[in-house]
Amino acid sequence: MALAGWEDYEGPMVDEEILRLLKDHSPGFLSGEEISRRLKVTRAAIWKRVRHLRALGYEIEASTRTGYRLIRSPDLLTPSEVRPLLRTKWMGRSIHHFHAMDSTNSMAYQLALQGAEEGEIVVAESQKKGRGRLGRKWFSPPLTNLYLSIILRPEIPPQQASLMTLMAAVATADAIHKFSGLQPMIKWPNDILLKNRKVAGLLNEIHSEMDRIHFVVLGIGVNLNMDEKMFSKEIRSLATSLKREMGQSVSRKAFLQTLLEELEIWYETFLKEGAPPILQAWRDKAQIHGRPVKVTSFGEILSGTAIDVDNDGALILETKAGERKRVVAGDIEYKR
Ligand code: BTX
Repeated sequence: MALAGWEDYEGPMVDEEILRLLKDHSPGFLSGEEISRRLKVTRAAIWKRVRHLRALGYEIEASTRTGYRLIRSPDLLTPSEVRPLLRTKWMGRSIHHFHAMDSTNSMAYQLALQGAEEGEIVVAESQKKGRGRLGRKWFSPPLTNLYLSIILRPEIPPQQASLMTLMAAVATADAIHKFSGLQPMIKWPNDILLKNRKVAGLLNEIHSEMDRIHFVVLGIGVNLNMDEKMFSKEIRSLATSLKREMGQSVSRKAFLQTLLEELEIWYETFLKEGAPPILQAWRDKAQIHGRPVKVTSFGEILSGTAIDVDNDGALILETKAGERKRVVAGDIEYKR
C-alpha cells in the first residue's frame, strides 16, 4: 500500500497515471477498485486525486456503481495532455511540467547541469519570475500563454551559440505561421512580431567552456490567449497575442505541439547543413536589409542602416559615415 505522505511528492505522478487509465477507457467507466489495484493506492486516495483533478478543470464523472469516467480535459500542458499530440521524433518526449514556478529557463538550466538529455523540455502554466534579456522581466500570467524551455546539446563552438537564437526565432515564426496563417516578422535579435507588436520572445542561455558548449537552454515565451486588458500599461501598445490577432482563443497544447515540431525540423537542419539555411530563412522573415535603425548595445547608441546578420548572428550596421559596425548584442528600433 502507499507510503505515508506519498501524496506530497507523488500526487502529480498519480494524477498522470489516473488520467492515462481514464483516457485509455474513454468514453467508458473504470472502477475505483481497478484503478486502486493498478496504481497500488487506496480508493480514498484516488477519490482525493480525482477531486484535485476536477479543481484543475478536468470533468470527471464519478458513480459509486461504475467508477470514474473522463468527460473533458482542460487546456493544460501536462505530459498526459501534450504527449498524445506530439509528432516529434525526440524533442519534447520528456516533459517536466509545473503549475507555477520562477522561470522555466532557470529550472531547465539546473536540470541540464544535473545531466538532463537533449530534447527534454520544461513547461509551466505560469512563471513568478519569467525572465527577459538583460535582467528584464517577461510577463507570465497563469493558464493563458506558453512558457517553454528546451535543453539542447549541440556540438558547436560557443561563438556559434547565437545561431541557436536565430534558429529558434525561425522555428517559432514558422510555428506561428503554420498554426494561425498569420505572417510573423522577426526583429533582431530575438523578437517575433505580429503587426509590429511582440507576440513572442526568446531567451537563450548557454553553459560552455572556451571551445565547447555543454548545453543550450532555449527559452521561448509566446503570448497565446492573453487579452489586451491583461497586459500592463507599459507594454499594452507594444505587445499582442495570437488570440488578439486571430480573434479567437487558441489551444495551448496544440500550439506547443506545432512549435516542438518546427524546432525539431530546424534544429536537425542546422546540425546537418550548418548556418546557411538558418540565415536564409531568418533573412526572409526579418527583412532587415536597408532599414534605418537605432541600436542600443552595452549602453552605446548607434544609428545607421541595417545591412545583414553575419554567420555568428551579429548585426551588421552601416553608420552615416559609411563605416561598417558589427553588433553582437543589443536592441534595435526601426526608424521611419
Ligand atoms: P526581452 O528582454 O527582449 O523582452 C523583455 C521586454 O519585453 C520587457 O522589458 C517588456 O517591455 C516586454 N514584455 C514583457 N513581457 C512581455 C510579454 N508577455 N509579451 C510581450 N512583451 C513583453 C524577451 O526578452 C525574452 C523572453 C523570454 C521568455 C521565456 S518564457 C520561458 C523562458 N523562461 C524564462 O524565464 N524566460 C523564457
